[in-house]
Amino acid sequence: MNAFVPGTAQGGILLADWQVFIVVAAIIGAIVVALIVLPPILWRRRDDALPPQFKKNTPLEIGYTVVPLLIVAVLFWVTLKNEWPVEAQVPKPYAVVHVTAFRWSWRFDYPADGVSVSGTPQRPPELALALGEPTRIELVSADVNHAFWVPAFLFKRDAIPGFTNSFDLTPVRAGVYRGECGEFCGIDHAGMTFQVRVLPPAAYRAWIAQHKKGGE
Ligand SMILES: [Cu+2]
Repeated sequence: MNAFVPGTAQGGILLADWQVFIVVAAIIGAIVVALIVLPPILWRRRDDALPPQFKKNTPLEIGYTVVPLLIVAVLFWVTLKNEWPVEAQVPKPYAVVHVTAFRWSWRFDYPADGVSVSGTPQRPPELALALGEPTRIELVSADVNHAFWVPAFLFKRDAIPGFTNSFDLTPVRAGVYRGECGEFCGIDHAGMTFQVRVLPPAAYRAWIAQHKKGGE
């Protein structure tokens, strides 16, 4: 089985974040299961005598308060440290795409190039991105809440009417990726698919030129 490689630089950071959480959760899970399973086996009493009775154990109580707090603080820090670069935006993106979600498809506008691609559930639209270059996405909705979701990028962001969500995507692998609406928005929600085509910059320019002529 090949290891999963996210399609964008931002997705790679999110994967690293997720891996830290999985490892920490696995260790904590193993400790909890061991504490549940082992005592009845190792220290099972075979008489009716009560075990030693005590009212408090200060070091233990401090320990089980401080240790979880430390774990949460460290995970919080790891998350912040990873999500800052994901949210970071370059001063000069290679391209800017206005993405509009509507019932029930997507429109991708490239204002600098005069290109506009719009889809329907029957004819999902295509979003082209240049390989290795940061593209700024300006995401809005024309009607209700939707969400721009590309599973291979490990990235989902809400499309909210009246509010622009802005983020950068920097693809690291050429290819075609599936995108869909990640927020239930009505009867044809499942038809709100699109595809993302990541092309080397020269092929990307050719795609732009081809779509400028009105072909979609
Ligand atoms: Cu939707």
